Amino acid sequence: TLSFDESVAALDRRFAPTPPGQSFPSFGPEMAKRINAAKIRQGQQVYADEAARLVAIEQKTGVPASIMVAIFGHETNYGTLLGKTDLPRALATLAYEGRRRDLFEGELIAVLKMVDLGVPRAVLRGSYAGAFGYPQFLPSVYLKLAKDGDGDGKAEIWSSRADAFASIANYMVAAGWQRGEPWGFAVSIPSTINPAAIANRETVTKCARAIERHSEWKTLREWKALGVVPRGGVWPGDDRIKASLLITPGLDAQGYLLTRNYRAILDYNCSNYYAMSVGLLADGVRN
Ligand SMILES: [Ca+2]
Repeated sequence: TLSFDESVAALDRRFAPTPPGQSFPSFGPEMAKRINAAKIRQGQQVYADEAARLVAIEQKTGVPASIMVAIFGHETNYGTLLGKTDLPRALATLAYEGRRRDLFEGELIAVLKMVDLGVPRAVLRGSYAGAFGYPQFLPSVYLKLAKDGDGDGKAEIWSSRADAFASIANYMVAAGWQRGEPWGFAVSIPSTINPAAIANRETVTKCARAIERHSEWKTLREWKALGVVPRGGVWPGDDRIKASLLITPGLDAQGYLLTRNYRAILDYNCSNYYAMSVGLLADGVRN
């Protein structure tokens, strides 16, 4: 049976979006909250434990193992924080009362389809807003993109790391991940660059509040000609790769050049803090 969950409704009200036009605070405190040495070490351990499976998925999809591990790390602290809210009840509550009733009506129907497909109700537990399992998918995303990674024919993203990694990679491919391109890299920016002259003029319909902070797209060759220099001194191989510039106050680099793969991470979760922390954790896990 389903009944109204007042705690879910209260959380939904508390996380109402902030009004537009607020200034962009420093990245420093947010990154310090999200990444530390222990989190990187744990990620390296997960990478080592699951290396064979991760490499196989990477070869098939082009999504780096380190990116899969970093998303697993950020979403559920490597599978240790899954959320305990009963999903059908939470989604029924949000479909009945809330800021985004249309969205949650669809998610309620999707979670009922999962039950219909034989997913036991006992595993349908997650965040108050309906995200569940190691990758914190919404039920509609699960139905569309979840994959079996360990060969038993079932996509059990709440108990199988292999299934979670295969599903995360499948999500990234669907979001436009480009094999062989980095997510982004740290750069120094010459004082001759005028931010207003390289402002982003594209019409963004999705994830606008994060993307409006990025510059326009230019090829790496064009950035090079403008005097931008990678912090490590080395440009990634192909100088036709397109990237946009994000200025990152509070980080040790002045800015980052971000590729289409960064946009795929933003598709997973529309926040520059989120996407930067996935990229930086992935770099830490790989090194
Ligand atoms: Ca499986």
